[in-house]
Amino acid sequence: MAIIFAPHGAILAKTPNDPYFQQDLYRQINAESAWDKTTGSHQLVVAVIDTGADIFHPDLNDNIWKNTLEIEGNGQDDDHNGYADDYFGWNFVDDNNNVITAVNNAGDDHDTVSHGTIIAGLIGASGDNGRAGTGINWQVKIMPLRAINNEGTGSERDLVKAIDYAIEKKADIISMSFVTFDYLPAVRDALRRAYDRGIVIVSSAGNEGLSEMADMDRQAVYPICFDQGDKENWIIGVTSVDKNDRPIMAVAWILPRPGKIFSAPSAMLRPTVLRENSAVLGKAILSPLRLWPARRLY
Ligand SMILES: [Ca+2]
Ligand SMILES: [Ca+2]
Ligand SMILES: [Ca+2]
Repeated sequence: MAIIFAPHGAILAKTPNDPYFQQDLYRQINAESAWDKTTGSHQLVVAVIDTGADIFHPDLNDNIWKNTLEIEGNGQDDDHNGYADDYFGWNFVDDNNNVITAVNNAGDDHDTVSHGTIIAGLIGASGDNGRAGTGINWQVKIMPLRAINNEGTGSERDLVKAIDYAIEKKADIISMSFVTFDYLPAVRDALRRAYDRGIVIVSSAGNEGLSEMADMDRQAVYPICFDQGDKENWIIGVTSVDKNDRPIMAVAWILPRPGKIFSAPSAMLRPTVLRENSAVLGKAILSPLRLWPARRLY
């Protein structure tokens, strides 16, 4: 056993032992110094509205939320919330309790289908367990709500149901890593209901570059802009920077707005839970990287 003395004034930051831990990336958002204070909690419930999640992935399984009011697999709606056997969340796309995203179906776009699992891993892949990657939270409860289908689209109806589910089940945070150009009033109202119940709302700024999203004041995208014009910034937006903290999307104009938009590095982001080091870039999957500070604000 080695005894390590820190140089005068240095801080020994907590570093996880997971093989895919990306130290440079996480250091950019000061994750390690945050982890010196906390590495998350199984009391914190994050509803992830996305394509679903591989809840039995070995690096995710410990951090998946369970509906303890529901008896699993008896075909009954034990907690009388309208969803039978919703033990791990709900699949609003297919209207069943299977939230596991199938990544190998013929014709499915792999990146789209695995999106929810990647998001879940960034939020809460088990940290310091010597396997796969490291989530921002080493311990957390992820509530997978499938409202985005395998083509990457979702209906207003399903999104509203998913948000109301998160409210009913007392999620602390709702994470949405998707964008639409359509103003969906029912989704806006549902998110406002969630916010008024104390839920932190986090949304990404999307993947698009200059041509499509040069100025959100002129071309609003949602959910991130649902609070546009409101006195409160009640939706926390997240955009993307490179390793030198320079915006890699054409959204530099929004960065000077304190409290409105956070940024997180994504250019070299690798999915934390995938075994291969596939070079999936993570522009839309960066909102989880700011969940911990979001909780701090809350
Ligand atoms: Ca139920
Ligand atoms: Ca049941
Ligand atoms: Ca791990």
